[in-house]
Amino acid sequence: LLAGLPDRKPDPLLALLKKFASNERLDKIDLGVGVYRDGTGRTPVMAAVKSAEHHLWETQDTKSYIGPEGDPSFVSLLTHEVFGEGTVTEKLAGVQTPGGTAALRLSAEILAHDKDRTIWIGTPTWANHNAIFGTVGLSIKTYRFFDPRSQAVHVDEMLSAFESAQSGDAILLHASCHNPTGAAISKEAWSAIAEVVARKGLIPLFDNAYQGLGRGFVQDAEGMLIVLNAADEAIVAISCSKSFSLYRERTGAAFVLGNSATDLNKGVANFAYHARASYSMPPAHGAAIVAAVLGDPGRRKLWIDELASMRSRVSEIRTALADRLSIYAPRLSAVAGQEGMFSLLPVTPENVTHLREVHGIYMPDSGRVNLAGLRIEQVDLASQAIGELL
Ligand code: PLP
Ligand code: TYF
Repeated sequence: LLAGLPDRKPDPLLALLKKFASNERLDKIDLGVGVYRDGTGRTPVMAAVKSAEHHLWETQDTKSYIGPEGDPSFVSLLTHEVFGEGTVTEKLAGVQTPGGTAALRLSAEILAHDKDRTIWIGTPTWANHNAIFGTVGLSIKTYRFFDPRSQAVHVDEMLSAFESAQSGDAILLHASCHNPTGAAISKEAWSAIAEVVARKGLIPLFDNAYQGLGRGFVQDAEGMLIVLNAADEAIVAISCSKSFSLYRERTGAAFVLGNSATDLNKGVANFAYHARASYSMPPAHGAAIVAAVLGDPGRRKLWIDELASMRSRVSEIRTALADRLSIYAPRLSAVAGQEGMFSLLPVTPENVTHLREVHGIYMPDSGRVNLAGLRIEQVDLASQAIGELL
């Protein structure tokens, strides 16, 4: 059995965590895994989350099973928070999942029910996308979305890929704060995507893992809503890992958008079927926290304010880094116009090794940097170390 298994490499981002931890250098800088850090380098539990946990400790009176669909009050509160009160919300139904990853996996499973379906994925993307969609047997086609050398977003190549797709094909879109590039697209580009989605009968699958860390919680859903308003059917995978800083609690949700209550029930029943066949039911704690935050006006306000300060810290680092890096490579002024925690720098794997060994700066070979890994006083030093290689 074991000897015949394929060799599997760890996810380079998760492998980097171990490498970083084993370096004893005091001035080391971790720009690797996509976790928010505050100005002191910590990833604190949000005060709104602590308050919700306190409330749960006081009031929770059972740990009995909930079911494969998870907590309906969590799903309902999250629906209204993420999608607002427009017509899209009325066309959605969802289930709670163990993180955004399981939401993507359930989505992949229902897409893969049609063996002829292809999913179109822009490059580069989050490495786990290829693993998730490949594992369920979907055909994957790629198109170039972003070029780190020029820092240009290729909306034209994306649109022409969608033009060549078949009706019923799925297209994977990052709702905001693109991982790994931070590349943002204009309202006009979202409208052009919406137009081709509607005309060709494509199924958008939104990966929404960073809402609130870009321009604002509401603003970060605007592009997605333009497309969902035009789509006949769609899927949305939501992660609460970053927006509520709940990473290890494995909190997320998967939604289907459809045209009738019968269709939506079928979508949810198929999500639940695939949940039962793998993890059975999602863990309760993270979703109970989110429900206790969103369902209480005081905690919700606290969460909105905390998320705003996380966003403004990332954006301050972004502006400072773009400013300094553009001295070495003027095209990197584009970093300022990107959003979320990531940017993809035009460095080689050799550059990445040099940065790690000489300067104690850690990033994956791809050159993706997590801006939240920098304290403001480290921006000059990091920019100089990186800039000299550009
Ligand atoms: N999608 C993207 C683009 C991500 O970066 C992540 C990050 O972890 C996820 C999905 C999955 O998040 P989760 O930890 O909630 O499974
Ligand atoms: O891209 C990131 O860094 C985050 C965290 O297998 C992550 O999405 C990275 C790899 C992985 C799971 C989560």
